[in-house]
Amino acid sequence: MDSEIIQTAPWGEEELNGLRIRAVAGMSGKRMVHTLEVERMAARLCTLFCPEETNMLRAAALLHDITKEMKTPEQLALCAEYGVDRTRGDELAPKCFHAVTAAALIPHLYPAFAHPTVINAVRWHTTGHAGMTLTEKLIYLADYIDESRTFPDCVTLRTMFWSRNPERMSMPERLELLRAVLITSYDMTITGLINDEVPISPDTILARNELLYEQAEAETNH
Ligand code: DGI
Ligand code: FE
Ligand code: FE
Repeated sequence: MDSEIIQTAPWGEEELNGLRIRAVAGMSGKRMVHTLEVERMAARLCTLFCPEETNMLRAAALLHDITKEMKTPEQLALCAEYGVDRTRGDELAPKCFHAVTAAALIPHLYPAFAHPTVINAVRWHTTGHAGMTLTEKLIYLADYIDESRTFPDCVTLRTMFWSRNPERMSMPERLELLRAVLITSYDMTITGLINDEVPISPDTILARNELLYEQAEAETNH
């Protein structure tokens, strides 16, 4: 990493090494590999978009799925213990619930990493929301396209992003590619959720709408 770049995170390599060991300790092999690959992909994406946020997003990557392997009752118990607001939708869409509980746990279990950039990236990594920040978008994307993912939609999206050679693009071109890739990710996810006949989080829909509005505005300004 470029030593000239001042990291926004108050933690460095040593703290990240400690966090990595702790965060993946109770995970299955598959979840551990995924978590480590999201950290790597998040760092690669930061190099392109915001090198100064690299250590911030490596921490977010390590923490994003810490509650993914808990069953719903266990997650509900965590909500009760830590006073987390939850909605009817959380239980109806259990695959989104882990993002809520992981974000809520960070200040309690990992206070040294309880920075808003980390917490928000973790909170929104599954659904996104309207008006996502760049760092939220990068963790959302890193989670989707990490190199260990073999699901066809993930391979499609990974290829869509890297085959365009974003490292050779200007920043406005990169941001345009990021937006296009995120819209495609939502199209694929929403299609999958409809096929599976499961509820779609309003945040998922609002995130996609916002990206489409931005795309339309960008096209009008061209
Ligand atoms: O935790 P990961 O598997 O690494 O990835 P993730 O947090 O993005 O979760 C992916 C799962 O979440 C996938 O099965 C689709 C599901 N999901 C994403 N958005 C929604 C959703 N499920 C429902 N019911 N509603 C959504 O809006
Ligand atoms: Fe997740
Ligand atoms: Fe994940």
